[in-house]
Amino acid sequence: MAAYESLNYMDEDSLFTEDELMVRNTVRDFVTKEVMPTLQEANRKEEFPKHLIPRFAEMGLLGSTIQGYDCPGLGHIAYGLLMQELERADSGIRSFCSVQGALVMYPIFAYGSEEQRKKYLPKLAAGQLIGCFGLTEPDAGSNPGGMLTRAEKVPGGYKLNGNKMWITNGSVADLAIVWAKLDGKVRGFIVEKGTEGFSTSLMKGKFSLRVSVTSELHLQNCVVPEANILPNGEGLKAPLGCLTQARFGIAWGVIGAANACYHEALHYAKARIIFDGKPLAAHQLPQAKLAKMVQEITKAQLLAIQLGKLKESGRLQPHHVSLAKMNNCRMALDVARDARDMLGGNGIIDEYPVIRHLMNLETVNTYEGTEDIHRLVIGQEITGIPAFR
Ligand code: TGC
Ligand code: FAD
Repeated sequence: MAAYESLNYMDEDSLFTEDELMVRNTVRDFVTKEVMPTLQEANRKEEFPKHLIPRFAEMGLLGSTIQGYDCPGLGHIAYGLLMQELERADSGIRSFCSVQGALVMYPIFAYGSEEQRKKYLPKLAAGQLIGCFGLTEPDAGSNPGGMLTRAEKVPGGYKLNGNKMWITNGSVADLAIVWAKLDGKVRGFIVEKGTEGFSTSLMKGKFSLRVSVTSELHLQNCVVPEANILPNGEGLKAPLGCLTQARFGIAWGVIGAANACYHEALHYAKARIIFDGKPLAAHQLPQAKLAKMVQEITKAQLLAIQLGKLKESGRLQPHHVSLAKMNNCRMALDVARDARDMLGGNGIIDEYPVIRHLMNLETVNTYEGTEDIHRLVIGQEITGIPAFR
């Protein structure tokens, strides 16, 4: 099949700087040569290809936008482009990097003390430490404000009790950012692996995001030292601020998954001969599906670019991110479904990446705020009336 190129239907590439395109092309090359060949096997075995972690660090994919602390300090559009390349491979690969950067390094950077930043950020950027983000609970997913996990002040530190569920990288993490209520207010705590009273269990049997590790976290009278509370973030807006960072990356990333599915469908349709000896691509219905994919991917690309411009100019608001996350995830899911259909029987076998992307995108449309939660965020923004409760 022809070498991969992302859609450039409206000359979107002309909206990027040379440096941004260089980041994209370097990560694209890395993904093609080193990530893609591992995926079929990793997906079958439900295993994360952990030998890639040092390479992610060398490529500047962990905490890419953080300035200082041995982090790459990239711009937000360059970051979006690299998320897109990672998700062209697999949403689980993008998840690994976006959890580490947006949900572990960002809260330490934004809400942590200088000592915490110096202690953790360089090692997290180097892939020497892996982190996870524990917000969701069995009975508090879309409504994290309903969390039951509690922190209690004890001499020398804080005692944590509660359970977190669906936590990406949980069982492989060296540290967890755990959100718990202290005196009724949500606070973030750094819980290191090996702390007494802290344990994890692997969630097996996922049909989606199989190359990503998903776990439960258990905190039973787990005492963390005083130095492990994030001192500068209080209230639900602290974890929600991290979600805004991660959702930004997802809004870009899923365009990569959609591009991969479109690319596969286009080349398959040109090669596959049907009924009359002509290729599938010579018929009107398949052309309509391909045209729709181009239409929707192009709109999503332009939306992501504007999102990046808003972020780079400091004007980005959470409701902007909600619109882009919601639109682009749904777009990618629809493109993947049409691509799967166009591949016929071959659309359900893992020799082709389309079914893996389709299954993954079901998760991506759900985590980091479900499609309907983002619809309600937009509803609240335009009417001024919250309709969650
Ligand atoms: P609400 O009263 O609206 O807000 C509480 C405070 O937070 C502020 N805020 C935000 N701040 C920053 N970013 C955002 N996105 C924010 N959304 C709200 C808000 O202004 C307020 O501030 P203040 O100063 O008044 O205190 O809170 P609510 O309880 O009504 O909830 C609103 C809702 C439903 C939108 C929110 O809870 C929500 O976003 N729910 C979805 C939960 C979610 O997305 N969970 C994701 C868990 S992590 C994950 O899935 C990782 S996947 C792995 C990967 O990324 O690869
Ligand atoms: P629910 O909140 O129970 O939602 C079920 C349905 O109800 C959805 O359709 C939803 O849209 C709808 N709904 C909910 N509330 C309303 C409402 N008010 N009005 C109308 N409809 C509503 N979490 C973390 O903290 N860290 C992680 O690293 C992490 N990684 C994840 C990895 C995977 C593979 C998955 C699947 C999830 C992960 N999550 C993580 C959790 C994820 O964020 C939650 O699954 C998600 O927020 C939805 O919560 P829930 O599963 O409890 O669904």
